[in-house]
Amino acid sequence: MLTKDDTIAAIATPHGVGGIGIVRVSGPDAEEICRTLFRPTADTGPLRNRYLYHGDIISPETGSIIDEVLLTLMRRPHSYTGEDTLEINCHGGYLVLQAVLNEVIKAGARPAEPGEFTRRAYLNNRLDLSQAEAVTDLITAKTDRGRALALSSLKGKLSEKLQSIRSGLIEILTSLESSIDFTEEDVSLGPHRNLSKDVEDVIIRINGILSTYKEGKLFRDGLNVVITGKPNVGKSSLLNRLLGERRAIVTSVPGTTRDFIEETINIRGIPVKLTDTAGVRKSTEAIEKEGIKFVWEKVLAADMVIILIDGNTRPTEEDVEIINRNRKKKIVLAINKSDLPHKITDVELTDIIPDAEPLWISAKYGGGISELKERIYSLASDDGEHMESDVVLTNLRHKISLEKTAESLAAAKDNISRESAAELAAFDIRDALDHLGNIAGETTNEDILNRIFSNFCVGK
Ligand SMILES: Nc1nc2c(ncn2[C@@H]2O[C@H](COP(=O)(O)OP(=O)(O)OP(=O)(O)O)[C@@H](O)[C@H]2O)c(=O)[nH]1
Ligand SMILES: [Mg+2]
Repeated sequence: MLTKDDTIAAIATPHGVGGIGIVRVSGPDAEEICRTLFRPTADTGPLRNRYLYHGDIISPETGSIIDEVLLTLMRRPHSYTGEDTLEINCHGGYLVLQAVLNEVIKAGARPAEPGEFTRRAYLNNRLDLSQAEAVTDLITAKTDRGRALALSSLKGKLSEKLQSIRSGLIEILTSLESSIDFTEEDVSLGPHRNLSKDVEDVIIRINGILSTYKEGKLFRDGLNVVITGKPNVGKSSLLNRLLGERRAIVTSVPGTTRDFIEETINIRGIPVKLTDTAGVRKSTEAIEKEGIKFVWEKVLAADMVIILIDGNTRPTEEDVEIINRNRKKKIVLAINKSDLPHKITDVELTDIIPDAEPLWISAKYGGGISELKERIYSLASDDGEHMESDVVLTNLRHKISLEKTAESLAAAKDNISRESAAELAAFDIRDALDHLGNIAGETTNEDILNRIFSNFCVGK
């Protein structure tokens, strides 16, 4: 385990060229490092807390100027990490930043591990663990809605809810424990009945939060949608249309697309990864056969499949095969080339695939495309259930901990109803509190912490 007695440093901005780049330093030596390396333009005496200073970073060995910077010292505990922190705004070139970082390290800091600043913030109770996790979610958010959800977790919305559940459980535990002391005097019956109801209420609240997970996962991780169909139905045209640019080659030659092509679009805040695939047909040609093999792999891994059918030709065996291979999937049945004469009817389609409502579109001219997006959205969100809740569970780790909390509470409820088992019930509630505490990091073990923070970038 890394100690908190040392001082860490890292470049906090992305590699590459930028207007400014930031070197961040945190730990007990931050101020000393600042005194060693920083020469302010105007000598204003001792550095003031949270003031922005202009000056130079100087190499103490050679006396030469490394960069002209703006610098802020934030004394503990009022900093991100809760420790003395130095932020040096340098010119945003990689070599400049590296040179400044080198001096900082020579002056006594060591390079930070990934996520170490946030880990310190967590260890110093500046953030709980779920908030720390929200920091990465915020940084890696793929859509605006994902960003808003991460920010709400970072601001402690989820933590608040969990904290109130926790207080409720502690109250229940206290009553339960006092009732254990009183059992002999036979006053336990009344309180037990209420407690069972209290536990039930907490389970309901937890289930309410759990039910938002699907939505949260959707906005955070997105949706994986594969476009499939026989050759020449307009799959690549559809990809281009949804993307709003010419990404895939479109020709009138069947078998144009060989490899798969993946691009992400945003549908009402959901990051949707679209995969255009090779047209499915019986082929003896090696490259095409490989491409078609990919189709089935992609379809297998998809959350949703768009089956595209050419409305200007009669359905073929290939259409039927594609439909058969997707019976277990969430599908959108889209009939393309609606701008041309229709050679297939909805009734015929319903015969082949009874549980999907055909949607006529024109990839080439844009007809029906907004309806298609709506269809994808509502299918993904199961018709918008919970889609606007204030607290949304986005993290699998949190979901599992909450499920375990609910399981322990169900066991507690059971034991409460069997009056003699109050002690067991108390035990279950302590278990539930442990699982709940995992989310905020109150009861989380070192391995899990290591795993969580290793996913962060260096400098965060
Ligand atoms: N009229 C009309 N033509 C379309 C439409 N969509 C695609 N096409 C035409 O159909 C032909 C095939 O389009 P692609 O997008 O290449 O079809 P694909 O399904 O990707 O074909 P493969 O890659 O060969 O499997 C092209 O000539 C397109 O211009 C449409 O909505 N209306
Ligand atoms: Mg194609």
